[in-house]
Amino acid sequence: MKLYNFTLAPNGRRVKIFLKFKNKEIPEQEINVREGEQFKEPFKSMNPFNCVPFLQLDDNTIISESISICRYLEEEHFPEPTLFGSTAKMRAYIDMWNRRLELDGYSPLGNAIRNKSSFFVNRVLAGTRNDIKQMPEIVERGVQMIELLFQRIDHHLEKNKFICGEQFTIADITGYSIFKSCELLKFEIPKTLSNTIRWRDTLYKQDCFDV
Ligand SMILES: N[C@@H](CCC(=O)N[C@@H](CS)C(=O)NCC(=O)O)C(=O)O
Repeated sequence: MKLYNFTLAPNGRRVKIFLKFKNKEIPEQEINVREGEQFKEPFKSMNPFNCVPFLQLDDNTIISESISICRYLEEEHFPEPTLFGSTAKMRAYIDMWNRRLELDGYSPLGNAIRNKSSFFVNRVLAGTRNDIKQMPEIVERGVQMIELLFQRIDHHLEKNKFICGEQFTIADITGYSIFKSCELLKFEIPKTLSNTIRWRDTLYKQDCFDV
């Protein structure tokens, strides 16, 4: 198998963090998505969504989506230590938190960044080059959504070291990506949300994020 990735891609980093946590390496090939290499062959036929990361299996199956790649790698190759949970209850609980964080935090923030920064003019949607306009309302909505998410999770974090409890999970990798997106947007977590700030500081100390 081979991982197609780009060093500076935040979603690619999620797979790299996963591998670092597992202390594993797999064959990789860099695709420079800033230069548009993903729109050229053979890559555009391999992944019609024109994004990284994606994983090519030995039977040529392509798995894109960073979390799906990590799930496959854990189940098929690197089961321990688990990041997705080892019981039905924990798998569902971790999946729930990861989806909440992605849908209510990471995705809206990603959209906000792509609608704000001049760097993303003509590439507002990942994997496209076109004249879809940047919309300030999407930036505003992203900030509203992250404020609401942080308010909702702060109380939960009072009694939980990580988002799913004592165990570091794939949902914490998504959480870390949320905090890095906040930095890019220059969004400051309100000081009243001390448990959320403590979670961020705990995550920032984990070795696996040094990739
Ligand atoms: N939901 C996908 C998102 C993939 C994605 O947005 N990848 C970005 C890099 S972080 C990309 O390849 N962008 C290419 C482009 O904007 O043209 C995942 O989690 O892997």
